[in-house]
Amino acid sequence: MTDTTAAPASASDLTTPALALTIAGSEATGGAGAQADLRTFQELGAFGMIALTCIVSFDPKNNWNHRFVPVEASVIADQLEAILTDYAGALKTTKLGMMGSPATIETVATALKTQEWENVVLDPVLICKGQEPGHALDTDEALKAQLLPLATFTTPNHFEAEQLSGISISSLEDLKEAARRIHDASGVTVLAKGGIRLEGPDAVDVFYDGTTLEVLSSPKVGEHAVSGAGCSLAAAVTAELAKGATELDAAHRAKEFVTAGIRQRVAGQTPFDVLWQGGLRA
Ligand code: PXL
Repeated sequence: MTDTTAAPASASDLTTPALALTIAGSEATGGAGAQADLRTFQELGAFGMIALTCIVSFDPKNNWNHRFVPVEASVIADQLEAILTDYAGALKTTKLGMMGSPATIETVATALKTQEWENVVLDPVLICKGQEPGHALDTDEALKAQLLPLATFTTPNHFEAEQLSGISISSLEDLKEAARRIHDASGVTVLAKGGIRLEGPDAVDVFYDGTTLEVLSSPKVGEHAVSGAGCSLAAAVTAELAKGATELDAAHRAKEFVTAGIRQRVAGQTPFDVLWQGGLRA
């Protein structure tokens, strides 16, 4: 029989790890999405929780395209109710990953507004293969209208930074301008990722919080995008913020984490490799 009489440990008895929630989709092969987020949280010493928004299964019979199934809105709301009630007063940091539909965005925004947050890190996953473009356009609008105003930090990739800023980006100067525009329109701290999309030997990202504009640079590791890099970068920022780092320090540590993870990437049968979150262990 299970002993149900043992009193739960009170918070004062324990050294509690930093708490971090990801509201994200499952990507079954484990390269991206909630799996990458949870591994990143664990690797960086944060206790992670997941509220699942959708399930993505790549289709090996069809070019590894995305098969996408949303989680029902009421089930997303239930997960968030359980998590936010369990850790009421203690959970102050969350990451928002793939939402996939305006209905999901609505549900997530409503739940987020039920409490105060110190850090809401929005990875604006806009268009994923396997979604109809029209559908994705609605999602873009809902994301800008409903989630960006709740965010404190955002990590757009090249394409997402173009969508959010309204400018096309082909140089570091453009990336800086995009980061400024996104910040000025939303008040959110921006880490805009050039990744492998900008020419040159280095992968450059631009951090801008309204005061400090800093270029984070590391040598490119190959010329191919690695799956899970965006999710892991935002998750690493989230874990570091949950542990109390400043936004700029969190950005620097996240960049190191991702660069090391790309060096130690994992290859399977998909046409892209995936980042390994254990890269800094070596
Ligand atoms: O990398 C973006 C991303 C995020 N979340 C989920 C995904 C993907 C890309 O495949 O499947 C669930």
